[in-house]
Amino acid sequence: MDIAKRNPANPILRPSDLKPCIPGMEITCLLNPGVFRMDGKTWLLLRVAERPVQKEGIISFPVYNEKGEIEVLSFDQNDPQLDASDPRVIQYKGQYYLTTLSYLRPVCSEDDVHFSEDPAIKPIFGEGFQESFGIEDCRVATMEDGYFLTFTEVSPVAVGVGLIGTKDFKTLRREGMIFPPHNKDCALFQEKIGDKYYAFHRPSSPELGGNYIWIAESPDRIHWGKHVCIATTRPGHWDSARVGAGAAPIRTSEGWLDIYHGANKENRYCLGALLLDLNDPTKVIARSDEPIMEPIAPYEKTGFFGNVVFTNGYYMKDPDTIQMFYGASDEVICSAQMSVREILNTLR
Ligand code: MAN
Repeated sequence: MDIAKRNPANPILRPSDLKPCIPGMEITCLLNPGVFRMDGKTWLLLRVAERPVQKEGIISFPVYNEKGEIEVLSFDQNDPQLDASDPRVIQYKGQYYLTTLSYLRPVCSEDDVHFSEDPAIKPIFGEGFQESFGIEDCRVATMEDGYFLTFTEVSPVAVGVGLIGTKDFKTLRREGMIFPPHNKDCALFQEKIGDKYYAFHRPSSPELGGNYIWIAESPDRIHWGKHVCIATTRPGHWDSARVGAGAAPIRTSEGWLDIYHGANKENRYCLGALLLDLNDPTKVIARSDEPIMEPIAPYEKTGFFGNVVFTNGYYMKDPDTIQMFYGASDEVICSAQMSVREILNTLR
């Protein structure tokens, strides 16, 4: 049952609402924002994906070269060595590339509907070889000692998870890759349990296993261990092909509640919930049988990559109301509210 209360103003942000940051490019997609509150405002850290305006018969996309400059690579669409069946990723001579370059762009709002940029808070771009295909899908954990950003780092050799710490989004501490390849969908818990930090992450083990949600603990948020798999894909279900955590879990009287995404073989992305033990979050108390949100609105069904609702950010508007932001069809940004009580009721 879909229990999300979509904002009637959806989509609240479209690619045409912003100007590209990279000279000569266009914004192709806005995706999957991280969310935080700062100075009384709601901030989204949008994943912005850019590429050159496409010319007939040619696929071209930007990457960072060794000097950290933007370089455009182009392939003939009819080259037999090219596999361009997925609009997001292409393969050429066995090497894969992304069709767009993503970076993280902050926008803020006082009413959660109208977002604008603040020139003092700059976009965050990939840096160095391990981010040369860009950075994506940031989760922002708001903690006592600052904001902690976990995001996907993409390069020709891997997809892994990077960490940035900041107090004001003006000075960034880049901590490097904290979960090695292949890994993404990392969300830090916003408080310690005992004296340890916790995080969800999503390694992929294609030969034996799959794309499952794991949890790990750390003394410092940089070194992670005691990894435990907490949610696998479920054959025949809406989450049969891949699952990944959303943002930081919400502390409720009944356990840690996390909204996660699951996709089936047809790449239809829905949201469900996981409930974990408050003292030992490696213990799963309950999990959604059916999605709590599905791509049903027109802007969720068609777009750059249709049939996708994907969330990695929210803030609590009141103790029961989750003000959630999400990417729809890998193209536009939307918002919806969900009630903690209602989600817990679906898990009984
Ligand atoms: C998948 C999709 C893309 C993303 C790549 C790399 O193919 O989620 O949107 O760019 O992985 O993370």
